[in-house]
This record gives sequence, C-alpha cells and structure tokens, in this order.
Amino acid sequence: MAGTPLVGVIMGSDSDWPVMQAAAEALTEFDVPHEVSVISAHRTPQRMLDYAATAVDRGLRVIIAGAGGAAHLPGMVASATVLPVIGVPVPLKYLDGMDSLLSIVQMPAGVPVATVSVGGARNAGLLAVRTLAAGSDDLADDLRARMAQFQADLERLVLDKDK
Ligand code: RP5
Repeated sequence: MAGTPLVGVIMGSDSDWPVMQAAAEALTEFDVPHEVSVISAHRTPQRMLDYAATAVDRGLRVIIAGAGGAAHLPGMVASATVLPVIGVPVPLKYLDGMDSLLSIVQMPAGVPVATVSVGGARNAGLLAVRTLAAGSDDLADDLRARMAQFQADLERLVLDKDK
C-alpha cells in the first residue's frame, strides 16, 4: 500500500498468515498504509528487537502482532517500543488457541498488549484504524468519519434482515 507504513503487521511464522491476513485486509479497506513482516520472538530475537527499536523512527504508529502457541512476540515487542501493540492469538492444531491467548493476554503490569479474540485479526486491524482515528490530524478526522460509516453499514446489515 502506498505511503509510509503507519501500521506494522507482524507474525511469528508465515504459517500465521492465513489468520493474520484479515488484519491487513481491514487496513486496506480503510486505505491505511501498512507493512507485513514475519518476525519470531524465538527464532529471530535480534530482528524482533531491531524492529521494535526502529518502529517509531520509521513512522509506525501501531503494531499488530500475531503468534501461536508459546506466543511471546506481542509482549516482547511491547516491552521494546512505546507504540501501542495489538496482540492476535493465532490458534494452532492443539489446545484451540488457549495457549496463544493466555500467552498474549496475561501481561505483567506496566507492559500492555491490547489482546483481541483467538483468531481475531480483523478486529485487530479495525482497532488499529480506531487508534489512528483518535489522533488530531487530517488522517484521524478522515478515519473517524469512515469508521462511523462502517458502523452504520454494519448496523444496516443486521436491520435489513428483519424483513
Ligand atoms: C509461533 O509458532 C508462530 O507464531 C506460529 O504460530 C507457531 C508455529 O510456527 P511454525 O512452526 O508453523 O513456523 O512462534
């Protein structure tokens, strides 16, 4: 997507992409410039720390981090950046994603991760849009208007079924 990325979508493995692509799709729907990277807390720890340390200077404003199993990526990234981090628990073959959920949501005080539901990558993308919409620049004004329209459309989808 054109423009300096404002949102970084990262995941522990390319095997997470079938879940995580919904986050990127939501950002694309709102024309939010974003980047997608595979970064593993366990397999590429230095890459993870470099990514977190340079994120602000590269222009990122929100990071969406998805991982499965022993899902340490969102929390570790949150510990190494001041940006808001949205965690996506990716469900794997065993334990129905409960391992991923608990690994991401049970953060120690002082290091927040905004955790969405298991597999909830679309909501992660929408939450990133809302985070940007909370600003006071032209982009925020535009995103607030578009989010209001999105919500009205969502409501209409339900009400139209009452015929
Ligand atoms: C986690 O291990 C990744 O986020 C992924 O969900 C899981 C399995 O990774 P692969 O073995 O499929 O590469 O770190």
